[in-house]
Amino acid sequence: MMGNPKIENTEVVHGNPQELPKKVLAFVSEIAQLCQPDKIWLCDGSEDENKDFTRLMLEENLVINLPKYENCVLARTNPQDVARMESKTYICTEEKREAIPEPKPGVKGTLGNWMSLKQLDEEIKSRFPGCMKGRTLYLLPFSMGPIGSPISHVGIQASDSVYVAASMRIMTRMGKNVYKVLGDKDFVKCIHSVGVPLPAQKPIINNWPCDPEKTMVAHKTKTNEIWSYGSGYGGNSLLGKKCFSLRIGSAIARREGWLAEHMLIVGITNPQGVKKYIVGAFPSQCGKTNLAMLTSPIPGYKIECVGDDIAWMRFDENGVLRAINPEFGFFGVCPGTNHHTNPVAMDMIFKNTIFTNVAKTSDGGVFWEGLEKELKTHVSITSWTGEKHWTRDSGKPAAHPNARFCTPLVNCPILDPHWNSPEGVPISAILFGGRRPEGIPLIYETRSWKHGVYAGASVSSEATSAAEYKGHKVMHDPFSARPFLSYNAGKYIEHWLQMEKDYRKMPKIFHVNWFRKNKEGHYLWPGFGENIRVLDWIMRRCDNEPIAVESPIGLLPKEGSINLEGLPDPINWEELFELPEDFWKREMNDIETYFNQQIGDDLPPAIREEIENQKKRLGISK
Ligand code: OXD
Ligand code: MN
Repeated sequence: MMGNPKIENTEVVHGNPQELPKKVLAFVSEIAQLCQPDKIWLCDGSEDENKDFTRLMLEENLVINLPKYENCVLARTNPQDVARMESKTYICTEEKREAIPEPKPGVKGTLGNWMSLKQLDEEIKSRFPGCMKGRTLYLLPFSMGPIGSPISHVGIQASDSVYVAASMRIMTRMGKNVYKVLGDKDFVKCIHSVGVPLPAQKPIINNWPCDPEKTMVAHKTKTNEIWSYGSGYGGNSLLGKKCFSLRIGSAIARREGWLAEHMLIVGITNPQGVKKYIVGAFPSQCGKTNLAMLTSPIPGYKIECVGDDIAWMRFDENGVLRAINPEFGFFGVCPGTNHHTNPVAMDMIFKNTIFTNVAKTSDGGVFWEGLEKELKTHVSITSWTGEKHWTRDSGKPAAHPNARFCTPLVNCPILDPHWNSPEGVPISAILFGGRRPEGIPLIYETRSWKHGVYAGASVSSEATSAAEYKGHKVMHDPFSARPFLSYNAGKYIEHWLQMEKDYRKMPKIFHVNWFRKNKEGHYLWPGFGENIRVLDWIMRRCDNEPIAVESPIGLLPKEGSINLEGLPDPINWEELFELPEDFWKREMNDIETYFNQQIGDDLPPAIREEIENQKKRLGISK
């Protein structure tokens, strides 16, 4: 009797090894030999396979069904595995300086963690041999970006988590058609293990295998490899996202002369029928997803979403910057998402979605902070940690602050018609911004590409629960990419500066801050849908309408040039745009100190010039 085929003596329970390109077969053979899984599942991306994933997740008690919705499940993780582990994320290169700048003596570097290639080999040897024992190795072929687009890249992930396989199917173009475009070419090698071979040595909490003590997310940027161990959570384990599209992606982009950025992509059509695409870089949890699918309260505007997290951008032969969203799904933060903040998301996430770490309602639905007004009165809530009959008095949140929905892009009712175009969409403006309670105006336009790069490099924002931070400390986050940098931050800034060429139509660069507060601690701007008013101003500035006035930090809107008609509450224009002298003294000093301490000699001189010029304009002398 013919049995299943084998790879390295391991039974292949799904798919045909003969269909694999040679290099892929060599890769899976090598990983199977190292990790010793019980079985190998060659993923094909089909609908039937997806049903199998759901069945297996349910059988392993990794998820529960949410009968209130269409094909949705809920995973609750080990409470120690809830966020990206920045402190355990490494860039591995021969020389340390390739990966991170040398901080000033006595200063702790915050622009990434380096590990030598030799050390990585040791770390791999102490983790991966036999790490998939008793488990199935899922081999996931995927394309970041439309399959076959000149901007796209292929990765192959080996993972021992079916939750990861199911999530990667949502987040990437995963399936065996990838092999057709791959042929003999190289691919990004992604190796992921939850780090709990069976039988497990310790109890598995919440049926969520992970090994927080030994978690490591390592990137070999020269050879395009990712080695992730010990975590099953999103950014640590769905390797197409942060690890590939941002860290490996930006290393490739540097070599090839393009940009891989932590940015949303959105198309806006104004009431006159003019459409422009804008990209925006914001740190995690600053409302990127909300902005990417904003609902305008002012009639006549049409918003269309291309992506909410990552943009790959290249200048084309006509000098136009074009962007694709390399992803295929949304991995959005649930708490705070509701019909007021993001009605579009509320329209798309209740079908074919994997929720993680949200609370569950007794009628088979989900709940998180921000949905209070939408909750049916007769239901009871079980919190993400399993606390039954949860109420607000419990003192702990119902959902983890970094709880997520993982939803296919195609669910989005306002998906842009060009979301899948291989050539990408033309970009008119680039936005930077952060969560800044003090001093930073609602919007300013930078004076030039160079000044814009300086503004991007000096972004700061309050800390996020998307990583392992506590509290609301304002942190520097250059280009909102600090957790995703894969080479020396000084060189990253240099790469941005080098994008500017005479024959290129450089997009204008703006800085926005939806989060400024007054002295009483109240937000000065309503945000969410009302941000269309700011986007409208940006679009008009892209056409050089004379609606801006010079200020020391860039161009501010002329008073009254942002449409404020019909806002629910009056706006204090002066407070929104004022540039307090003492704040800006502190800010400039802080930025300069940060660059000196963290980037030192690797800071491009052009950025020093921008600092000096801005200080002069502000009247700050040494
Ligand atoms: C994300 C993040 O998950 O930035 O998008 O943390
Ligand atoms: Mn992000």
